[in-house]
Amino acid sequence: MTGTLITVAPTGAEVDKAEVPALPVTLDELVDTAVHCERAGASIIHVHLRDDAARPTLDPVRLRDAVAALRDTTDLIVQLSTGGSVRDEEAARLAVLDAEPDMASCTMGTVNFGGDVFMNRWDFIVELHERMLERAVVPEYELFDLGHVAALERLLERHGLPFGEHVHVDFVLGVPGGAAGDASTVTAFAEAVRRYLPEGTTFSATGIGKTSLPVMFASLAHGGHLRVGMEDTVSFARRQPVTGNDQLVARAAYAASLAERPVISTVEARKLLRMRDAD
Ligand code: KMH
Ligand code: ZN
Repeated sequence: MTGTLITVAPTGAEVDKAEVPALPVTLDELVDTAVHCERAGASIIHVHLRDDAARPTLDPVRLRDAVAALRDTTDLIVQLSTGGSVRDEEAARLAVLDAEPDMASCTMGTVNFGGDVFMNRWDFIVELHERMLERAVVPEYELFDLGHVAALERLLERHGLPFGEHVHVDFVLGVPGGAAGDASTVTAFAEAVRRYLPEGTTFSATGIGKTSLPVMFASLAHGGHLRVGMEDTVSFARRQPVTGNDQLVARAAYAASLAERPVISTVEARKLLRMRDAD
């Protein structure tokens, strides 16, 4: 069994900077958190950007600047979010790929998202999948519900494998409206991956809020990888706010080492995911 790949999702689109001052929202804060998270054991950074008022943005110039700055300062695999916020238009979400990231997210279906709806139409998913293949961008398929595994099986059957021909998915559990964030749900997802997706498919898992720890331990038990970060969790423990993303990455790296699956390097992660610059 391989070591553990850790993705950090430092910012997201939903957490309010006014309520969580440690949330990185400026480019300097993003770079600073990226450097510390790489040192703590992360190999992928899942990026959402904010504007000058700390609101979510898909501004193309900011996206390009962020990709360049992260490449200048770290060896992390830069994964841009094409999910954005629930209010982002499809055209702007597709245009994220113009910033030429190493990876991008691709959510495999529409899901209720608290009181909102995170919309992912089938035709939009197909377009995203095909554009990523054309541009040699490696997708991370985001699965918020068990039906998203079947949707991914259908996508791959009808439209082929992604760039690099390796499939990597991420279970995003505990979203109000999606699948629950607990160990038995991770088991159900891991079994569905083995049953319906190509042999060798790798998965990571993240749990929103207090589901973070059960999901982390269950993913490790199933040979899965981990995603952590303030996009998903802003409490380190009961009544203990997260001090920074690196705190969450360090805990995940420690858990991985206890599971005898220590973190892999960014070089190993590029090979695992068959990235274009893996050799
Ligand atoms: N912010 C959520 C609506 C992704 O990054 O691809 C979508 C999300 C998924 O975070
Ligand atoms: Zn995201």
